[in-house]
Amino acid sequence: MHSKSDDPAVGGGRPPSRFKASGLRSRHLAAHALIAAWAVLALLAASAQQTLPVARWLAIHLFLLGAATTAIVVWSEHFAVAMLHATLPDRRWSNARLAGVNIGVVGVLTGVWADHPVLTGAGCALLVTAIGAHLVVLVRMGRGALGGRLAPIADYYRAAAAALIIGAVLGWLLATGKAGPQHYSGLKLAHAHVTLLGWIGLPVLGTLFMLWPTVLGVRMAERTTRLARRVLVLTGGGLLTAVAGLAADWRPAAVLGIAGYAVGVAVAVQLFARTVRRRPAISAAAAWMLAAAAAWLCVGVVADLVVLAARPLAEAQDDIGSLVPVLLVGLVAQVLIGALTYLLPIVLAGGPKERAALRAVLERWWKPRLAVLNLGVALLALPLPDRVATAGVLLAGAAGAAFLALAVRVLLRSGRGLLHDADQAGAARRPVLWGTAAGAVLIVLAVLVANSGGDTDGPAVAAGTAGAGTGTTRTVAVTLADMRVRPARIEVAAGTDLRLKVTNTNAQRHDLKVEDGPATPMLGKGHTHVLDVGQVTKNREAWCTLPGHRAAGMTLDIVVKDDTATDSTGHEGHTSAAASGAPDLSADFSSGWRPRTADLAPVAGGTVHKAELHAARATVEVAPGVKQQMWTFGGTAPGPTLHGKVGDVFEITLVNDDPSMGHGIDFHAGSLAPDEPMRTIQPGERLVYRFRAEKAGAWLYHCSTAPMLQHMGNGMYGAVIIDPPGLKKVDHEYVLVSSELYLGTPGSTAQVTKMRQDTPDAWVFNGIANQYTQRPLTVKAGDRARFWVVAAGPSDGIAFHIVGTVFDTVYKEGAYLLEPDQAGGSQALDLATAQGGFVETTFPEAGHYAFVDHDMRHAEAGAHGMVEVSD
Ligand SMILES: [Cu+2]
Repeated sequence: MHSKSDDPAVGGGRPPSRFKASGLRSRHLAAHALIAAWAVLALLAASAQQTLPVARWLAIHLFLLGAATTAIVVWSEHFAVAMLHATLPDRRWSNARLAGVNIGVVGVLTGVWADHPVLTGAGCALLVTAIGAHLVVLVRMGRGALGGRLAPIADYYRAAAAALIIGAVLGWLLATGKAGPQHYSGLKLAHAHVTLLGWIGLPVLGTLFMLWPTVLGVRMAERTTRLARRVLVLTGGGLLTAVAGLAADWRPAAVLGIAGYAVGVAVAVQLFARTVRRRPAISAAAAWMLAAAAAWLCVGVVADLVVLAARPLAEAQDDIGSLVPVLLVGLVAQVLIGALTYLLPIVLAGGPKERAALRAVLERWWKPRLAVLNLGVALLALPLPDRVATAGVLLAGAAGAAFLALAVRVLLRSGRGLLHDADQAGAARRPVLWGTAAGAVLIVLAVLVANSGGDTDGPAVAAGTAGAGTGTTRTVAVTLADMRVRPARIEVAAGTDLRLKVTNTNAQRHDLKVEDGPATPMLGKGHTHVLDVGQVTKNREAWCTLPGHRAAGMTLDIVVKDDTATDSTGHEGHTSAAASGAPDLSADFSSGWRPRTADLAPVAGGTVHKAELHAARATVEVAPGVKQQMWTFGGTAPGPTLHGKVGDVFEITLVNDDPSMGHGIDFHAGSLAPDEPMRTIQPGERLVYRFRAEKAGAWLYHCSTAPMLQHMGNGMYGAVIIDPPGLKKVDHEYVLVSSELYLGTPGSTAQVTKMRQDTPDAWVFNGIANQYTQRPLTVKAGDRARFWVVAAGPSDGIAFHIVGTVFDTVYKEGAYLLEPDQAGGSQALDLATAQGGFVETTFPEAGHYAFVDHDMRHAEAGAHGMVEVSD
């Protein structure tokens, strides 16, 4: 069943008749129509680059993940059969795998486009599954097959499939932001290398061992088999080392690995050079294009090696990113064009005459096309002004489009010929063709929709911003770096004309797009673009549109300060939880949220209490549905309550886990020279703070690092309770630390301004607004309860009152003001900032007893709780 002329290595020869007989011809026709459709879409996306920030990603992935992947899956299977002298795999399964790959790619592209991580994940999973199946088929084909001189080349296809699986998983991590900002650049480099040099580079290299002599029309060199094995060890092993090194941020491994890859390429190219003989090639056009492609692979790998060796990985990213279009067009597009120029006539033609005719069509004007394409790549590769690079893209695009037009003509002609045949393979072909058509239509629609929404340049004023303005114009400097937008929150008065002066200070490229509004172009390092947001009348969000960057945290909230305006227009259901100023206290806490316990734990045994406190950032739900980053002692604000008796020693180890700033600690309950124990320690450092609690009281502890207003205002405080001697046992003992709550990015100008002006977003007990209103403390009628209260501020004191009760015991700042045997009663415990004490009361009957800060501004803005009394 396998005739000698099937082996492409033999070259020339009669057209393999089985293409026609087995329906393979129609299958190849469908597959190539699919490749052409992907390539057309990639060209469309590339032409939209100036107007559409995500278009660059899309153009690259439409071409590599769509066109190149389809070509590699089809051809690697075909060549593996030929080179291993294996039997053909079941066509229906081959079609299913190809359909799986293409549907997976559509899922990935649409998922990233629409910012829909679940769809992206599903697309990646389908792609990995289909490629995994492809790998299994390639491996099983090798067993039981006769094998041949070229059998080692099938290993290139197997290695490539493994590379795509790794690349897809890395890509998924990046696109969904799961990699985290600190690993982003390393993983992105690893992703680009494993897909470009692995999934694309390895099969190209492997195929050239066979295709190059075939196209030239010469016999293959004797040592090809041996060299092919050696080159795979060098390139594949090198790539694996490099990718591991990049992912782990370890540059020496990356440099070593790429050096190995480069040596492998050099060995292969040297073999190809020696294969050239002085006689006309079978297809001079194909030969020249393959040679030029191999030359660009060499250029790309050497440039990559130089960049990796010379620069830290974080800075290398931009340089290597600019290599991608060079490899994309110079290597991948050119190899595709060269290989198809030779191969399409072989697989599509029904006889030698037709084959010659088809080849003549595909080779039309090949010399000017070759020159224009490579001139375009050269302009892209050289460090020339942006306008020249754009000209390069246009030249290369024109050459690519010219070939596509010729290929489509050949495909159509061949398709018509196929219809004339009494075509028994038609049924098998239909699903593939339908899938092709559906995929192409979907993507064209997506491109059109996205382009129509791309009103990105000029002083575009966003929709819905009409209305009387305040007439003020504000310009805010915004920087993009380290996967963050700084500041992350901008507050403006309603009606302000807002301009953002956006600067990228990163080596990595970023942009900034305002919701329903304008976007900057992609900004390289140090580039600035002024974005005219227009009149701001409602809360808006802005983000970097590069895939995965928004998910990794590159977002900016533009918040309208005027509360009445937001309330009256009913915009409180806006997407950004922390955006609308004062939190909605009647809203629900997120599911799974738990109140902080108010119970005071009994004094632990012994007279020395040891504890470790970690200064660390944590994101906490501070009001119903409002999450806020807090600076904490031990992950909660307030930090843990320490409890002891007079004379006890506390040995506290402070550990600074905050990666970006120093912190310290100050315990009011002890007396000592502040110099050493209260010093600021830097990230990663620790100090031991030992004090003896000589006096009873409810004491404050807090961060001792300047500016203390910010450190305390962001949550770095807690309570130390030292029982007075002879303190009686009661039924319930609670601790309530009162404080102000400031929303917004910790340390941002907007937040610090609110702190300075003492205009918090809420007042809270134990760090969370209204938590005990929604989850009341529960006691029984007749129970006696003690409420320890510490006013942590940073600026406001408290007038603590429990509705429906009278206090018979008041202990404030170390002394009893009132005891049960006295005639008088107390209604409020007043504490200035940093003071503490306790009150006691009994709950006479079942009911709901609210406890509040009787400063009603505070009570109504979150300093409110409930004691639910049952019989
Ligand atoms: Cu601090």
